Amino acid sequence: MKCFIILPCFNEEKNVKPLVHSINEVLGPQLPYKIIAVNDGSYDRTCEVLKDLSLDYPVEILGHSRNMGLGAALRTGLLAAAEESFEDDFVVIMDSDNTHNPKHVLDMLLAAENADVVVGSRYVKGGVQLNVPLHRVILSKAINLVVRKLFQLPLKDATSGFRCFRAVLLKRLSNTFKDSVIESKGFTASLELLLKVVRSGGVVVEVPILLDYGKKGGASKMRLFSTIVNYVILLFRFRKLNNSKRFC
Ligand SMILES: Nc1nc2c(ncn2[C@@H]2O[C@H](COP(=O)(O)OP(=O)(O)O)[C@@H](O)[C@H]2O)c(=O)[nH]1
Ligand SMILES: [Mg+2]
Repeated sequence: MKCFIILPCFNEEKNVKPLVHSINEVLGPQLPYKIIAVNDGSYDRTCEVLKDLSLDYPVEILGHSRNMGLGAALRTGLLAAAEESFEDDFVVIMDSDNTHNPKHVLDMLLAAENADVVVGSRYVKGGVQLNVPLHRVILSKAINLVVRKLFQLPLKDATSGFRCFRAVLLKRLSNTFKDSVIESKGFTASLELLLKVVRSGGVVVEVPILLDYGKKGGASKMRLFSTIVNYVILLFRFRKLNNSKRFC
């Protein structure tokens, strides 16, 4: 059993090195792992930092020659992991801004014994978020409330970007949806993927995580206004599909 970690990277020169070190510290002694870093047209030194890291750690670097957005980066990473993994492997996605602690990957792998997807949740008992700007907390809670009401999902943190997938499920999704496994360009990609998993009959559970925004070097890449608009569009789209039961 192997664990693939997908890191979407856009201008993360300050964060990706300490993150890869701590992934290695946590996972290295426990199980075989491989990092798939998707450098999405960064114009800082992210690419050089990743190349240096790949000399010492199992890091594969994929890339886009220009910035295509978080959704495209996740799609590139997930399709590569679906191709490279065996059915009993696991695939984790997490932010590369060093705010997600890799120690939670071990909890996720345990929980994945009884689920297809494990979401690292800030909002279940034991979950914590520190140093997150108030407007981001409000946005995330509001979207989660709407998602729960619209889709009756038994999930508290459907927008968390820290997830673990069973590779067998990912392979099924990638065969079904191919390049359209993620169609969102930006930050709504995580929710889109989760809704597709649920609609395809996947079992999703949550484990508590600590998200520490104080560990982030540099500013958030999220553009607030366009992200809100994209969430509204995504929710309408999926709601319509829900009503017409056209989804596969
Ligand atoms: N590949 C790619 N990754 C992105 C882009 N924008 C953000 N990211 C990555 O997506 C993750 C989430 O962005 P981040 O700034 O941490 O958002 P926040 O933590 O929600 O404020 C990080 O790993 C970023 O490097 C992008 O345009 N392309
Ligand atoms: Mg982040």
